[in-house]
Amino acid sequence: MDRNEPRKSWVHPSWDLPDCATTPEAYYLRRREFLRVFGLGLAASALLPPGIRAESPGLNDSLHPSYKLDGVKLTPEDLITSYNNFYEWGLAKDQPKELANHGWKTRPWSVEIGGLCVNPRKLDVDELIQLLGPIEHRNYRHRCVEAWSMVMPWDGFALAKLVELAQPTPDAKYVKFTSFLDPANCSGQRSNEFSWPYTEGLTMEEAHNELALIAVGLYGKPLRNQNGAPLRLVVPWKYGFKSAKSLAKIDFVTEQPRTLWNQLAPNEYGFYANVNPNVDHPRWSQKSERVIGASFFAGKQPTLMFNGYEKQVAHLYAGMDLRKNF
Ligand SMILES: Nc1nc2c(c(=O)[nH]1)N[C@H]1C(S)=C(S)[C@@H](COP(=O)(O)O)O[C@H]1N2
Ligand SMILES: [Mo]
Repeated sequence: MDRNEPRKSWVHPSWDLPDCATTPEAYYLRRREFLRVFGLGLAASALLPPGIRAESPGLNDSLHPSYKLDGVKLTPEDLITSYNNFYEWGLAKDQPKELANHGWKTRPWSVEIGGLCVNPRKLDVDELIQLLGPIEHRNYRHRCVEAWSMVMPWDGFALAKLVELAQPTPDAKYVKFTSFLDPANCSGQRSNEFSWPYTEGLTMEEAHNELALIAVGLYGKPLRNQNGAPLRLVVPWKYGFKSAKSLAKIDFVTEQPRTLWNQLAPNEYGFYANVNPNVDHPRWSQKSERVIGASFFAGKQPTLMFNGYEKQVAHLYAGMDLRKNF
């Protein structure tokens, strides 16, 4: 959606938590600078489409008081970029920031779109951004299955646009996401016990949902390596592990894809992995969550059904037993 366009009065995009509710003062300024930062900070910037640049001055126009959400604050950038789950770079939260920035190159980067589609192709990530732009800005809740949460300001484009570009054939029922595989440069892929590469999946219907995002930036800057540069999936109504980082391949398939966590512990990490306060993880409750960066007293809050995105996604699971299909 183009933020320079007037809002349609009857529907406010669910993903668009208003900046007024979520944004520390400084971030307003940074957002306005989005393109300048995006543009100057990166060798690849020359390839960014003019549409991205044109969009940035109008960002504050998107604020609308009637969409104010109480009690939602954007997680500070330094926390979002230093408290990470990215097991390719170690199992501790502070390791990815350190280890993913020791010579691991995330540009140039090629992405392969394949499987059951009319337009399979392999292309550079910046070509893809150019094809799918303009970049949208969305503030999303993020809920890890480990019962902590953040609110993150993403920059990216609807996954549906990429699906459109690929034109899946009618027998495509799922989208499979495959992260990078580079054991020569990635210590974790040499030493730890997972079956790399990291894989995830969505149903075709989920992939078409307006909330499903391919993120290429955070806080108005290109994604940091530790957050899944140069592009990653973001599906905010699902536990964080569904949002695969540093994508190398996106395939349209008939069978439900086997995914890394689901294969490893199927009784703990389901394929759907929708955020649900009523379905506990076998080893801990999902009723509440710890807000990263909040004070000790304000730091716990109730988990929301579908992470607060019930209106936008509940219909996808109508009639489904969410305990069975967890
Ligand atoms: N390739 C890959 N993607 C991944 C992970 C991972 O270990 N490897 N961790 C997942 C988990 S558990 C979470 S909570 C989010 C964390 O994203 P963030 O570090 O940007 O907050 O990424 C998800 N995507
Ligand atoms: Mo997670």
